[in-house]
Amino acid sequence: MLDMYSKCMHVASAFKREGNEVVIKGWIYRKRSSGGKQFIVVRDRTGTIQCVADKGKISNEEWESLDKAYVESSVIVKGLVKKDERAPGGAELDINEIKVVHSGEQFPITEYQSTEFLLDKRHLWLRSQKMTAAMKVRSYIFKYARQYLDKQGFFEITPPIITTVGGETGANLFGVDYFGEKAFLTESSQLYAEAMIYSLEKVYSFAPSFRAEKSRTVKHLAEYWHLEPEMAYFDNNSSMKLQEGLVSYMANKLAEKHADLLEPFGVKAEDLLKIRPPFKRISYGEAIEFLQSKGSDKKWGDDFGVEEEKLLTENEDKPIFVYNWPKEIKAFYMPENPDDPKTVLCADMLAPHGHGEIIGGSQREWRYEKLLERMKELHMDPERYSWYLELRKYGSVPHAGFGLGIERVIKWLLNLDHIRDAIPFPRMINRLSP
Ligand code: NSS
Repeated sequence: MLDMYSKCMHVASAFKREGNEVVIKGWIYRKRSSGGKQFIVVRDRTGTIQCVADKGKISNEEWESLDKAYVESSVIVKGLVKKDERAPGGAELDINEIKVVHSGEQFPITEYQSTEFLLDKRHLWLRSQKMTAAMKVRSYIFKYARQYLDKQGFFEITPPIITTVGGETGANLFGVDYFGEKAFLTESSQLYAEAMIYSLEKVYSFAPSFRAEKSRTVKHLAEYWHLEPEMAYFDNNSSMKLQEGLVSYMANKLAEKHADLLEPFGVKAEDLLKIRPPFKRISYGEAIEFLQSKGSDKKWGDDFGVEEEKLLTENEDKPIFVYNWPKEIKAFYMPENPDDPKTVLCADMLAPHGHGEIIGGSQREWRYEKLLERMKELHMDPERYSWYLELRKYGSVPHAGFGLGIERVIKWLLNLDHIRDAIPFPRMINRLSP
């Protein structure tokens, strides 16, 4: 009797055990029968293997339960690994024993289904080969981001998710009723990360950020995972160096260790290996001149949209930095550029081939009076930010930090058409379920 809880082998390892009997646990990926034989392709998280059941070799009971099973029924299979040049992977499993763990019902997803249907059935669609590969890449990106920052001497911190203050424009905050008091879901953990550099010096938070984005674009989520490093005694330049190191590390590790996961997306490992520092740096002023030379009607002071990001990066193979943006279109905490007070000391990293902004970062205003002045200019209520302002009263230091949108990075690295496929359960303006 096949035991559901005893050890078994993964499909990828079974291929290496030719001539041996193995047990695998998985789900039926494909199914057909012909002339006293049933052929099932079984998948687990490592791959798929064809398994052959011979009517004469297994019990009637086993034969019938397999016959009644559906695509996606769960099974435990014991069998002999046999070399077979015609089988995908070069081997197949000759079934000696089989247990259908759960036959279930007909799987609702078949070939050629609409995007909306697949989003409604997201909880099931996650089993598809492409989503499986994307979710593995996501897990590895999380791991390599942490690995890189760990090597650079960072501490990971855990910020609050329910807050009273926004860090950015504040216009896109989701409200929360906090025991009768008005609170918000965080749009950035930056302000809290800034509080922690005074003890830990180099910190990062890796948490969800929430933005009530009204825009229906291919790169906006209402809930996304935000990696936010913050460093004492860093300026905009040293921060950009860290950013290009981090992004290159993630791209290179994926290429070196997981080229197989890039294949379903048509991405070549060799292209990701070319992502190496330094990245091109152009000032906002130079970017405007370049855009105008390409026929754009954007003028100094305008923010960039999809079109501009595309023009700036369509011929690039690596991300680029656009630095020192106009003060009016950037956040209150960014310090004036002493060489050109119309601008602030900041940089956005844009991914190549029009994938858009993946990082927003800056130096932080670390002088109490200057920060207060800027908040008043912007009609912000200093009372609400009193704790944040107070950080500038006791041993304040120059510092810098940035925020990287993990799903934006995955969208770029896997060349996805839409950001929703970089996260298992996307939250967008028109989608809250599953
Ligand atoms: O608004 S940002 O540009 N900057 C901040 O929130 C800073 N407070 C971060 C910091 O310095 N600690 O957002 C940073 C990044 C941006 O470059 C995108 O990659 C990503 O966060 N982002 C998003 N990803 C997905 N969906 C949405 N809606 C989104 N908004 C920003």
